[in-house]
Amino acid sequence: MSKVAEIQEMVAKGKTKLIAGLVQEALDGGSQPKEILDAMIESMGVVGDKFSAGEIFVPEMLIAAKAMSKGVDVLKPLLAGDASTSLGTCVIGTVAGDLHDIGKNLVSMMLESAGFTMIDLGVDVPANKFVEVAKENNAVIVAASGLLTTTMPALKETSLALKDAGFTVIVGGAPVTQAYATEIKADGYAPDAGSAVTKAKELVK
Ligand code: B1M
Repeated sequence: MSKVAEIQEMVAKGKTKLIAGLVQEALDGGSQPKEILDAMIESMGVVGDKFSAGEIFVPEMLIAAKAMSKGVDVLKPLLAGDASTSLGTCVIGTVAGDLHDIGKNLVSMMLESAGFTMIDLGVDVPANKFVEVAKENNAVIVAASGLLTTTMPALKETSLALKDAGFTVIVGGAPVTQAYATEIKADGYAPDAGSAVTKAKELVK
């Protein structure tokens, strides 16, 4: 089994103590950081499918997420670029009622490496908190993540509140689509962390 395949399996099994070492071994063996990251993201898909099928439960999902985060920590310096220009402040968070943060953290990391000064509000962030912090910090853009179909209304509330307050908003997360982003008046939508950077840069030009 290749090292990357082994990482994928160990993330799904939630082997948190092994992941950092395995990721380092894969890098030392010549695997690319992006290849390892994509494998871990795929692994979370498998975990989600097993959860949907009733084969695993919330604690297993949580431990797999922890394992992935350990792997991302090793990749972080390699995935993050070295931005030489400042593009302004971006406030980011996962919307109210939603505790998923791996995707949001990846988006935050990529935006930071592109030159944004990031203020990360974490998870379960109410709409008024996004607005308050964006105002306090003169944010050029606000990024809101939502992973649950049940928190899509919170994403809408957040986007509308930020638009009312005059901010530029970008949204994303697995259940979000361009059509939904348009419906909730967000300025931009991105399906993944890489395209979030392209879209955010385009919006603050
Ligand atoms: Co949850 N969960 N979860 N979960 N969880 C999902 C999302 C689910 C699809 C699993 C499933 O059933 N197949 C499902 C949602 C179903 C739905 O809404 N239709 C689900 C559920 C149901 C739940 C609970 C309700 C379970 C329960 O309690 N019964 C519960 C809700 C808790 C809450 O939030 N209130 C719950 C809890 C959890 C854990 C806490 C255990 C854990 C999260 C831990 C953590 O994040 N620290 C967890 C996990 C790990 C998952 C899965 C397995 C993995 C999520 C993940 O990290 N993916 C997930 C299944 C899946 O995703 N296939 C699932 C990897 C990550 C890199 O991808 O976050 O999609 P993602 O980010 C992507 C893009 O979406 C995009 O970029 C990233 C990639 O580059 N993106 C943006 C994200 N944000 C963006 C913002 C942008 C732009 C792009 O601009 C601002």
